[in-house]
Amino acid sequence: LRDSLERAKRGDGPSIGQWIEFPGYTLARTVGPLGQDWVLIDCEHGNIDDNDMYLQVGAIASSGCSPIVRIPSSEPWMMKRVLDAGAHAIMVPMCETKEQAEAIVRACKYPSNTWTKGIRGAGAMFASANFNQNGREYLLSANDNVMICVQIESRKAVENVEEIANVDGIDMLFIGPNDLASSMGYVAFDHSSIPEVQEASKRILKATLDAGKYAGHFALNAEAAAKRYEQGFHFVNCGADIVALTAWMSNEMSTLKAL
Ligand code: 3PY
Repeated sequence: LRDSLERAKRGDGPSIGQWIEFPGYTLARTVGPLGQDWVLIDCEHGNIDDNDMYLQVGAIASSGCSPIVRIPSSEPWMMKRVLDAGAHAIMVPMCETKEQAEAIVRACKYPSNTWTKGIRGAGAMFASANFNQNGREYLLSANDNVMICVQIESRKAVENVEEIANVDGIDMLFIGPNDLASSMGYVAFDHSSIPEVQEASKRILKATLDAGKYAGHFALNAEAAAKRYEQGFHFVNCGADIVALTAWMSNEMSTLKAL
């Protein structure tokens, strides 16, 4: 994951992902090997429970790309389970203040000399399973390797974005454009044509880059993802399971009906 983000920083192509909201090991096994850098398992809006999250993290990691999990809300116990499952990164929605960002970092870091305020509990079963020395290697490296991404997706978050971006331990800021538009009083899905949302997006991107962090933006197809990459975002999804399935099936059906 980090390599793909560094590639994006160098201008050699975006860190590309897929977004999944359906449950199931089979789905993860199907999407995992398609060639993207990461797959985001959406436990905020998707129909994915804790057990499925565990199955999907393992399936995606073993297919050679990075499993990232978006949790429903900023709860330390949820972060703990996702990290213990072996996610390479965690995405936390609706981060609005520096204090919230600091609390997220504390929950995701094991206590250590560097992260003296870390409170992550040391019981990971699966996260450490593929590491040497009975998981000792994982315990020693997770604080540096597991990435923390917060979503900036409200008017309040935009007001505080410079402070949030500078919180030590936050690796990436990811714009949720639908919620951002919604928090500003617009219809969520109209976000790309609303100047106020696009202005906020520019401010978030600048704050993120100024702080030396990775910038991500939600997208649903290659064209939207490429546009965000050209604007300077490093991390973009180019598809989502629900969109792919419904678009393909309804298109084929309409074609057949029209014959
Ligand atoms: C948003 O667009 O608000 C998101 O969080 C992406 O699903």
